[in-house]
Amino acid sequence: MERTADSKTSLRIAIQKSGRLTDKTIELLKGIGLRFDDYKRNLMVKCRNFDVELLLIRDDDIPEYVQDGVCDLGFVGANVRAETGADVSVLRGLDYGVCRLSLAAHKDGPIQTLEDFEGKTIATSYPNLTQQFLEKHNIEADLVTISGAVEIAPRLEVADAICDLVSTGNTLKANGLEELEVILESETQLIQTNKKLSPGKKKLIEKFLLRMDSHQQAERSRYIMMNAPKASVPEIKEIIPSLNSPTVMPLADEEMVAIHTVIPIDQFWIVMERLKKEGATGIVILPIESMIL
Ligand code: PRT
Ligand code: ZN
Repeated sequence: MERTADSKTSLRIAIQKSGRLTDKTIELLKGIGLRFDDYKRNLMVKCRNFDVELLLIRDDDIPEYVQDGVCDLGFVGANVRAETGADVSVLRGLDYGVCRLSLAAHKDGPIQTLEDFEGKTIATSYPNLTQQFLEKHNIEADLVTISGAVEIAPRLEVADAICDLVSTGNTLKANGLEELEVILESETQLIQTNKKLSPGKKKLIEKFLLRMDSHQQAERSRYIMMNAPKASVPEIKEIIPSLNSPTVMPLADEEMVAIHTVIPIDQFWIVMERLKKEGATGIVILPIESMIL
Protein backbone atom coordinates (compact mmCIF):
# COMPACT_ATOMS: atom_id res chain seq x y z
CA MET A 1 0.00 0.00 0.00
CA GLU A 2 1.33 3.43 -1.00
CA ARG A 3 -0.01 5.42 1.93
CA THR A 4 1.45 8.79 2.77
CA ALA A 5 1.85 10.46 6.16
CA ASP A 6 -1.22 12.51 5.40
CA SER A 7 -3.66 9.61 5.06
CA LYS A 8 -6.43 11.77 3.59
CA THR A 9 -4.22 12.75 0.67
CA SER A 10 -5.39 11.14 -2.49
CA LEU A 11 -4.60 12.15 -6.05
CA ARG A 12 -7.60 12.66 -8.26
CA ILE A 13 -6.95 11.87 -11.90
CA ALA A 14 -9.38 12.65 -14.72
CA ILE A 15 -9.57 10.21 -17.60
CA GLN A 16 -11.92 9.84 -20.56
CA LYS A 17 -14.91 7.71 -19.58
CA SER A 18 -15.53 6.09 -22.90
CA GLY A 19 -13.73 6.87 -26.11
CA ARG A 20 -10.54 6.50 -28.06
CA LEU A 21 -8.24 7.29 -25.13
CA THR A 22 -9.93 5.17 -22.48
CA ASP A 23 -8.44 1.70 -23.09
CA LYS A 24 -4.90 2.96 -23.57
CA THR A 25 -5.05 5.14 -20.46
CA ILE A 26 -6.43 2.28 -18.35
CA GLU A 27 -3.76 -0.02 -19.81
CA LEU A 28 -1.08 2.50 -18.85
CA LEU A 29 -2.42 2.88 -15.30
CA LYS A 30 -2.61 -0.90 -14.87
CA GLY A 31 0.87 -1.17 -16.39
CA ILE A 32 2.30 1.00 -13.63
CA GLY A 33 0.77 -1.29 -11.04
CA LEU A 34 -2.45 0.53 -10.13
CA ARG A 35 -5.30 -1.80 -9.23
CA PHE A 36 -8.94 -0.72 -9.33
CA ASP A 37 -12.40 -2.22 -9.69
CA ASP A 38 -14.88 -1.88 -12.51
CA TYR A 39 -14.32 1.54 -14.01
CA LYS A 40 -16.94 1.18 -16.73
CA ARG A 41 -19.99 1.61 -14.55
CA ASN A 42 -18.72 4.25 -12.15
CA LEU A 43 -17.97 7.93 -12.36
CA MET A 44 -15.36 7.66 -9.62
CA VAL A 45 -13.11 4.67 -8.95
CA LYS A 46 -10.76 4.31 -5.99
CA CYS A 47 -7.47 2.64 -6.57
CA ARG A 48 -6.86 -0.29 -4.20
CA ASN A 49 -3.10 -0.04 -3.83
CA PHE A 50 -2.15 3.61 -4.47
CA ASP A 51 -3.66 6.84 -3.13
CA VAL A 52 -5.39 7.62 -6.40
CA GLU A 53 -8.98 8.01 -7.43
CA LEU A 54 -10.01 8.15 -11.04
CA LEU A 55 -12.72 10.47 -12.26
CA LEU A 56 -14.24 9.18 -15.49
CA ILE A 57 -15.67 12.01 -17.57
CA ARG A 58 -16.01 13.29 -21.16
CA ASP A 59 -12.67 14.33 -22.59
CA ASP A 60 -13.93 17.87 -23.26
CA ASP A 61 -14.40 18.42 -19.51
CA ILE A 62 -10.95 17.20 -18.47
CA PRO A 63 -8.88 20.41 -19.01
CA GLU A 64 -11.32 22.52 -17.02
CA TYR A 65 -11.59 20.03 -14.15
CA VAL A 66 -7.81 20.04 -13.89
CA GLN A 67 -7.57 23.82 -14.26
CA ASP A 68 -10.07 24.30 -11.42
CA GLY A 69 -8.26 21.83 -9.18
CA VAL A 70 -11.24 19.45 -9.05
CA CYS A 71 -8.70 16.94 -10.37
CA ASP A 72 -4.95 17.14 -9.80
CA LEU A 73 -3.97 15.35 -13.00
CA GLY A 74 -5.67 14.43 -16.25
CA PHE A 75 -5.02 12.42 -19.39
CA VAL A 76 -6.31 14.25 -22.45
CA GLY A 77 -5.53 14.94 -26.09
CA ALA A 78 -3.36 18.00 -26.75
CA ASN A 79 -6.08 19.04 -29.23
CA VAL A 80 -8.72 19.27 -26.49
CA ARG A 81 -6.37 20.96 -24.03
CA ALA A 82 -5.30 23.55 -26.57
CA GLU A 83 -8.86 24.20 -27.77
CA THR A 84 -10.11 24.88 -24.24
CA GLY A 85 -7.10 27.10 -23.51
CA ALA A 86 -7.15 25.77 -19.93
CA ASP A 87 -4.52 27.04 -17.50
CA VAL A 88 -2.75 23.73 -16.76
CA SER A 89 0.79 22.37 -17.00
CA VAL A 90 1.72 19.63 -19.43
CA LEU A 91 3.80 17.05 -17.56
CA ARG A 92 4.29 14.42 -20.23
CA GLY A 93 3.48 13.72 -23.86
CA LEU A 94 2.36 10.13 -24.42
CA ASP A 95 2.55 8.20 -27.64
CA TYR A 96 -1.09 7.25 -28.07
CA GLY A 97 -4.14 9.08 -29.37
CA VAL A 98 -1.78 10.53 -31.96
CA CYS A 99 -3.54 12.61 -34.61
CA ARG A 100 -3.45 16.02 -36.25
CA LEU A 101 -5.93 18.84 -36.66
CA SER A 102 -6.07 19.76 -40.30
CA LEU A 103 -7.83 21.97 -42.78
CA ALA A 104 -9.35 19.99 -45.63
CA ALA A 105 -11.49 20.69 -48.67
CA HIS A 106 -12.94 19.00 -51.77
CA LYS A 107 -10.25 17.14 -53.63
CA ASP A 108 -10.68 18.95 -56.94
CA GLY A 109 -12.59 21.97 -55.66
CA PRO A 110 -11.73 25.69 -55.66
CA ILE A 111 -9.77 25.45 -52.38
CA GLN A 112 -6.29 24.14 -53.08
CA THR A 113 -3.99 26.37 -51.04
CA LEU A 114 -4.15 28.17 -47.71
CA GLU A 115 -4.97 31.51 -49.41
CA ASP A 116 -8.02 29.94 -51.03
CA PHE A 117 -9.69 29.69 -47.60
CA GLU A 118 -10.18 33.48 -47.63
CA GLY A 119 -13.90 34.31 -47.45
CA LYS A 120 -14.92 30.66 -47.27
CA THR A 121 -16.98 28.79 -44.68
CA ILE A 122 -15.22 26.20 -42.53
CA ALA A 123 -17.02 23.62 -40.39
CA THR A 124 -15.16 22.52 -37.26
CA SER A 125 -15.41 21.31 -33.66
CA TYR A 126 -12.26 23.34 -32.94
CA PRO A 127 -13.30 26.97 -33.52
CA ASN A 128 -10.64 28.47 -31.25
CA LEU A 129 -7.66 26.66 -32.75
CA THR A 130 -8.97 27.19 -36.27
CA GLN A 131 -9.54 30.90 -35.67
CA GLN A 132 -6.09 31.35 -34.12
CA PHE A 133 -4.47 29.65 -37.10
CA LEU A 134 -6.38 31.71 -39.65
CA GLU A 135 -5.60 34.96 -37.84
CA LYS A 136 -1.92 34.07 -37.74
CA HIS A 137 -2.02 33.73 -41.52
CA ASN A 138 -4.21 36.82 -42.07
CA ILE A 139 -7.08 34.86 -43.50
CA GLU A 140 -10.70 35.76 -42.85
CA ALA A 141 -13.18 32.93 -43.04
CA ASP A 142 -16.54 32.10 -41.48
CA LEU A 143 -16.52 29.30 -38.96
CA VAL A 144 -19.46 26.97 -38.41
CA THR A 145 -19.08 25.11 -35.13
CA ILE A 146 -20.46 21.58 -35.19
CA SER A 147 -19.81 18.85 -32.67
CA GLY A 148 -19.68 15.71 -34.78
CA ALA A 149 -19.53 14.27 -38.31
CA VAL A 150 -17.69 17.37 -39.48
CA GLU A 151 -16.51 15.58 -42.60
CA ILE A 152 -19.99 15.55 -44.17
CA ALA A 153 -20.48 19.32 -43.83
CA PRO A 154 -19.18 20.14 -47.35
CA ARG A 155 -21.44 17.49 -48.93
CA LEU A 156 -24.41 18.93 -47.06
CA GLU A 157 -23.32 22.36 -48.27
CA VAL A 158 -23.10 23.55 -44.68
CA ALA A 159 -19.53 24.65 -45.35
CA ASP A 160 -16.92 24.90 -48.13
CA ALA A 161 -14.24 23.20 -46.11
CA ILE A 162 -13.55 21.60 -42.74
CA CYS A 163 -11.00 21.65 -39.96
CA ASP A 164 -10.98 18.27 -38.22
CA LEU A 165 -8.86 15.59 -36.62
CA VAL A 166 -7.11 13.18 -38.96
CA SER A 167 -5.20 10.03 -38.16
CA THR A 168 -5.17 7.58 -41.07
CA GLY A 169 -6.81 10.00 -43.51
CA ASN A 170 -9.43 7.40 -44.45
CA THR A 171 -12.38 9.50 -43.32
CA LEU A 172 -11.29 12.43 -45.49
CA LYS A 173 -10.73 10.15 -48.45
CA ALA A 174 -14.12 8.47 -48.05
CA ASN A 175 -15.71 11.91 -48.20
CA GLY A 176 -13.78 13.14 -51.22
CA LEU A 177 -11.75 15.58 -49.13
CA GLU A 178 -8.07 16.41 -49.25
CA GLU A 179 -5.91 17.42 -46.28
CA LEU A 180 -4.36 20.82 -47.09
CA GLU A 181 -2.83 22.26 -43.91
CA VAL A 182 -1.93 20.68 -40.57
CA ILE A 183 -2.69 23.21 -37.87
CA LEU A 184 -1.79 21.10 -34.81
CA GLU A 185 0.06 17.83 -34.21
CA SER A 186 -1.57 16.11 -31.25
CA GLU A 187 -0.99 13.28 -28.80
CA THR A 188 -2.33 12.35 -25.39
CA GLN A 189 -0.86 14.44 -22.61
CA LEU A 190 -0.66 14.12 -18.86
CA ILE A 191 -1.67 17.49 -17.49
CA GLN A 192 -1.43 18.89 -13.97
CA THR A 193 -3.37 21.58 -12.19
CA ASN A 194 -1.66 24.92 -11.58
CA LYS A 195 -3.55 25.27 -8.30
CA LYS A 196 -1.44 24.96 -5.16
CA LEU A 197 -0.86 21.35 -4.17
CA SER A 198 -0.25 20.03 -0.65
CA PRO A 199 3.20 18.53 0.06
CA GLY A 200 1.48 15.12 0.31
CA LYS A 201 0.02 15.44 -3.16
CA LYS A 202 3.29 16.69 -4.61
CA LYS A 203 4.99 13.58 -3.23
CA LEU A 204 2.33 11.34 -4.72
CA ILE A 205 2.71 13.01 -8.12
CA GLU A 206 6.46 12.44 -7.96
CA LYS A 207 5.90 8.73 -7.25
CA PHE A 208 3.30 8.51 -9.97
CA LEU A 209 5.67 10.10 -12.51
CA LEU A 210 8.57 7.86 -11.53
CA ARG A 211 6.39 4.82 -12.14
CA MET A 212 5.12 6.21 -15.42
CA ASP A 213 8.56 7.11 -16.72
CA SER A 214 10.00 3.72 -15.78
CA HIS A 215 7.12 2.00 -17.51
CA GLN A 216 7.41 4.14 -20.67
CA GLN A 217 11.15 3.61 -20.80
CA ALA A 218 10.71 -0.15 -20.40
CA GLU A 219 8.06 -0.24 -23.12
CA ARG A 220 10.46 1.43 -25.53
CA SER A 221 13.32 -0.97 -24.71
CA ARG A 222 14.19 -4.64 -25.06
CA TYR A 223 16.68 -6.79 -23.20
CA ILE A 224 18.97 -8.52 -25.68
CA MET A 225 21.24 -11.54 -25.12
CA MET A 226 23.58 -13.12 -27.64
CA ASN A 227 26.75 -15.10 -28.11
CA ALA A 228 29.48 -13.52 -30.21
CA PRO A 229 33.12 -13.98 -31.18
CA LYS A 230 35.37 -12.34 -28.58
CA ALA A 231 37.18 -10.57 -31.40
CA SER A 232 33.95 -8.78 -32.42
CA VAL A 233 33.29 -7.21 -29.00
CA PRO A 234 34.69 -3.76 -29.92
CA GLU A 235 32.52 -3.62 -33.09
CA ILE A 236 29.46 -4.88 -31.20
CA LYS A 237 29.93 -2.23 -28.53
CA GLU A 238 29.86 0.36 -31.32
CA ILE A 239 26.66 -1.09 -32.80
CA ILE A 240 24.67 -1.26 -29.57
CA PRO A 241 23.50 2.16 -28.47
CA SER A 242 23.41 0.83 -24.91
CA LEU A 243 22.45 2.78 -21.82
CA ASN A 244 25.63 1.71 -20.10
CA SER A 245 28.34 -0.57 -21.32
CA PRO A 246 26.97 -4.04 -22.06
CA THR A 247 27.63 -7.04 -19.81
CA VAL A 248 30.23 -9.29 -21.48
CA MET A 249 30.70 -12.79 -20.00
CA PRO A 250 33.14 -15.57 -20.88
CA LEU A 251 31.87 -18.86 -22.32
CA ALA A 252 33.31 -22.40 -22.30
CA ASP A 253 34.53 -21.77 -25.83
CA GLU A 254 37.28 -19.24 -25.15
CA GLU A 255 36.87 -17.62 -28.53
CA MET A 256 33.24 -16.71 -27.71
CA VAL A 257 31.49 -14.44 -25.17
CA ALA A 258 27.91 -13.87 -24.04
CA ILE A 259 26.69 -10.27 -24.28
CA HIS A 260 23.67 -8.89 -22.42
CA THR A 261 22.36 -5.37 -22.83
CA VAL A 262 19.34 -3.13 -23.43
CA ILE A 263 18.41 -1.61 -26.80
CA PRO A 264 15.78 0.95 -27.83
CA ILE A 265 13.00 -0.85 -29.70
CA ASP A 266 13.06 1.57 -32.64
CA GLN A 267 16.62 0.50 -33.48
CA PHE A 268 15.84 -3.19 -33.13
CA TRP A 269 16.10 -4.33 -36.75
CA ILE A 270 19.07 -2.17 -37.70
CA VAL A 271 20.98 -3.40 -34.66
CA MET A 272 19.97 -7.00 -35.34
CA GLU A 273 21.23 -7.03 -38.92
CA ARG A 274 24.54 -5.47 -37.95
CA LEU A 275 25.03 -7.89 -35.04
CA LYS A 276 24.53 -10.89 -37.31
CA LYS A 277 27.15 -9.47 -39.66
CA GLU A 278 29.57 -9.39 -36.72
CA GLY A 279 28.95 -13.09 -36.10
CA ALA A 280 26.44 -12.87 -33.22
CA THR A 281 24.37 -16.03 -32.77
CA GLY A 282 21.62 -17.27 -30.46
CA ILE A 283 20.18 -13.77 -30.17
CA VAL A 284 17.35 -13.65 -27.59
CA ILE A 285 15.13 -10.60 -27.11
CA LEU A 286 13.05 -10.13 -23.96
CA PRO A 287 10.48 -7.51 -22.93
CA ILE A 288 11.28 -5.41 -19.87
CA GLU A 289 8.73 -4.93 -17.10
CA SER A 290 10.09 -1.69 -15.66
CA MET A 291 13.28 0.35 -15.89
CA ILE A 292 14.60 2.80 -13.34
CA LEU A 293 17.47 4.86 -14.68
O1 PRT B 1 -17.41 11.34 -25.43
P1 PRT B 1 -16.18 12.15 -25.43
O2 PRT B 1 -16.44 13.63 -25.59
O3 PRT B 1 -15.31 11.84 -24.23
O4 PRT B 1 -15.31 11.64 -26.67
P2 PRT B 1 -15.16 12.26 -28.13
O5 PRT B 1 -16.15 11.56 -29.01
O6 PRT B 1 -15.16 13.74 -28.12
O7 PRT B 1 -13.69 11.85 -28.50
P3 PRT B 1 -13.06 10.51 -29.12
O8 PRT B 1 -13.15 9.40 -28.15
O9 PRT B 1 -13.55 10.28 -30.51
O10 PRT B 1 -11.53 11.00 -29.26
C1 PRT B 1 -10.78 11.28 -28.13
C2 PRT B 1 -9.43 11.82 -28.55
O11 PRT B 1 -8.76 10.85 -29.36
C3 PRT B 1 -9.42 13.05 -29.43
O12 PRT B 1 -9.66 14.23 -28.72
C4 PRT B 1 -8.01 12.99 -29.99
O13 PRT B 1 -7.09 13.52 -29.05
C5 PRT B 1 -7.77 11.49 -30.14
N1 PRT B 1 -7.85 11.01 -31.53
C6 PRT B 1 -6.84 10.35 -32.18
C7 PRT B 1 -8.88 11.11 -32.39
C8 PRT B 1 -8.48 10.53 -33.59
N2 PRT B 1 -7.21 10.06 -33.42
C9 PRT B 1 -9.39 10.48 -34.71
N3 PRT B 1 -9.03 9.96 -35.77
N4 PRT B 1 -10.12 11.66 -32.26
C10 PRT B 1 -10.97 11.60 -33.30
N5 PRT B 1 -10.65 11.05 -34.51
C11 PRT B 1 -11.74 11.06 -35.54
C12 PRT B 1 -11.78 12.35 -36.36
O14 PRT B 1 -12.56 13.33 -35.71
C13 PRT B 1 -12.42 11.86 -37.67
O15 PRT B 1 -13.81 11.78 -37.56
O16 PRT B 1 -11.54 10.02 -36.48
C14 PRT B 1 -11.87 10.47 -37.81
C15 PRT B 1 -10.63 10.53 -38.66
O17 PRT B 1 -9.87 9.36 -38.53
P4 PRT B 1 -9.08 8.78 -39.79
O18 PRT B 1 -8.28 7.63 -39.25
O19 PRT B 1 -10.11 8.30 -40.78
O20 PRT B 1 -8.22 9.86 -40.35
ZN1 ZN C 1 -15.23 14.92 -26.61
